[in-house]
Amino acid sequence: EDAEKQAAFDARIDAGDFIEAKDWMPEHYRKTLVRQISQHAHSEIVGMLPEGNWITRAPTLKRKAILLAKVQDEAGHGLYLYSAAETLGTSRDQMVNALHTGKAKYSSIFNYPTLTWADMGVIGWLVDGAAIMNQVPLCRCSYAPYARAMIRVCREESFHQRQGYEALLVMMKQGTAEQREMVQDAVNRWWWPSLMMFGPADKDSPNSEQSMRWGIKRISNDQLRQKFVDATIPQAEILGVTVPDPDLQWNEERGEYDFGAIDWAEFWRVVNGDGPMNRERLAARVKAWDDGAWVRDAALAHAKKQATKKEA
Ligand code: FAQ
Repeated sequence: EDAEKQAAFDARIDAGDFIEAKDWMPEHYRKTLVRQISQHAHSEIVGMLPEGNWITRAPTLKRKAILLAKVQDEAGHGLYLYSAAETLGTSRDQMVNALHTGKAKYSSIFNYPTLTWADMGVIGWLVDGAAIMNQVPLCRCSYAPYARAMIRVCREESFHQRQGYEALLVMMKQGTAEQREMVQDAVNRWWWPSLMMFGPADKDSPNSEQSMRWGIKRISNDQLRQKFVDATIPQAEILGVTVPDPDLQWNEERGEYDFGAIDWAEFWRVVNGDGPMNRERLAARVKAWDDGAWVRDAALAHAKKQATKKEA
């Protein structure tokens, strides 16, 4: 019977159909989605920390309002994605526990420190830019609840990218020499970590082949990274900044940029918990969870009281 269900599932995937929460699906497909969606949710939640760090220090009321809205959007994306993962039969408690015990990953990018105000612009431009490149194809992911979530998330991400680029444009075109240097320094620090967001090279990506076959991933890690470089370099030229890669060069024949080798040892070090901010990020999340225990307890007590009132 399972073989029959499996064959029907495969046929739907091959036909480009979307799978809904109540449809039959192979266990491995379910597990892969829980892994990816929950890690995506964790990334949004941990991703609030580097920028949250600058809300009180934004240079103007306008910048503060924008940054506050952006960080709130990230919270929304995280909660929305946890809900999408819950449709697959996992619980919020299980997912949060996996993050807090170091069993679940979150994006390597959020383990770097935000040293200056220019980092806020560069995160919007490069980090949200990379996130959009990766997430637009996920709007066509074969698992429909995730695909639907991605459509809304991508709309907000494009506002995030634009606000970052605009903040940098102001610093580069109207700012002082010191501000321009600050932007260049931030680009130097965030460029390579942004390229790492797309994950290991295709040949070293254990999950890619199966996820591509299932239509979870539609474009490979390396292809997305290339598209990101090609889209971003012209923007850097308009800004008037350079990227810290001596091997970057337009390849006329391929119609794409060639770029230098990524430091994969650094990538795996950060992914495996030993980046500049890993311990601090995780500790901040665990503390927030512990500090919020009374709210969860109070909400539960209230719900119980309401339930007994109805019975009476
Ligand atoms: N960091 O076999 P693959 C955002 C792990 S954007 C850490 O290629 P897969 C918005 C990977 O999980 C950032 N770990 O894996 C925002 C796997 O380990 P596992 C979040 C990484 O899943 C902006 C192992 O390496 N976006 O939050 C990374 O097929 C600004 C082998 O890799 C998403 O999560 C990495 N960079 O492809 C918020 C998008 N790369 O799980 C605030 C959805 C790989 O087997 C401010 N996710 N690993 O233990 C995806 O598209 C995919 O999961 C990939 C990885 C492409 C990230």
